[in-house]
Amino acid sequence: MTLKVYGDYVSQPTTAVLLLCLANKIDFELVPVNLRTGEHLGPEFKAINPTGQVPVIDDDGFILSESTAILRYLAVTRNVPDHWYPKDVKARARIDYLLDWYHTNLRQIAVYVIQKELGPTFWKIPRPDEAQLKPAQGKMTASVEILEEFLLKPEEGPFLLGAPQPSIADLICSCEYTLTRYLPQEEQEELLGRRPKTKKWLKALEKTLGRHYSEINKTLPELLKLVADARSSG
Ligand SMILES: N[C@@H](CCC(=O)N[C@@H](CS)C(=O)NCC(=O)O)C(=O)O
Repeated sequence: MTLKVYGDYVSQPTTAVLLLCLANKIDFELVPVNLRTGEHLGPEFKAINPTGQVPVIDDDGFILSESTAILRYLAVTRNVPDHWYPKDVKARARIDYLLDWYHTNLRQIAVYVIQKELGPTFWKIPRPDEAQLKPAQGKMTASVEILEEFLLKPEEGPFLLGAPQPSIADLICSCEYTLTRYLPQEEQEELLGRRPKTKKWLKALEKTLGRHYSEINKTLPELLKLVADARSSG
């Protein structure tokens, strides 16, 4: 049976799973769960994942949620090339470290962008003021700084931790950065303009996986417009 991926293109963890599938020709069917209409909170989806979150996979009756667990599961069961999730114990531990770090640190990009832009646009959550945004903004900035200063080693290789080829950690971390595109232009400049290593890393991924990024981001222009319109109408 074809692998089912329950998700929404607006969800960065979903797009990371789709990227791994596309990059490795893993057959899948995307089962859309519309986060903007609250489909994820209905009984039908909650029967699949009680937390009401995407992504979730159904692999011939085996149901699994949590994007980083899914990425690991697919890498191992589909026997994808080793660089995605190396078999060597220490090399694999370094990828696990990045995946754990992502969840407790870089995921702050989503927290900030949802509070500032996606919440007010899609779920009519009142627009927060600067003081309310400060904690999430501080945590996000600290995380992007760690990635720039410590997790990229371009003198060794273009991908995370200086790897010569991308891993599943590159996929999920880079998808998180896509969210910064919802921010006003000056904030995007502030975040990436002064982080040349991060910019170079994202370019290297785009070069390697360009057409797959285009596929997972196909609804992005429309979503960016909705967010920009909502911002300008206050
Ligand atoms: N830890 C989960 C987080 C997934 C997550 O945050 N999903 C969001 C979309 S990006 C979601 O489904 N949100 C709906 C909700 O929390 O109500 C994972 O990595 O899969």
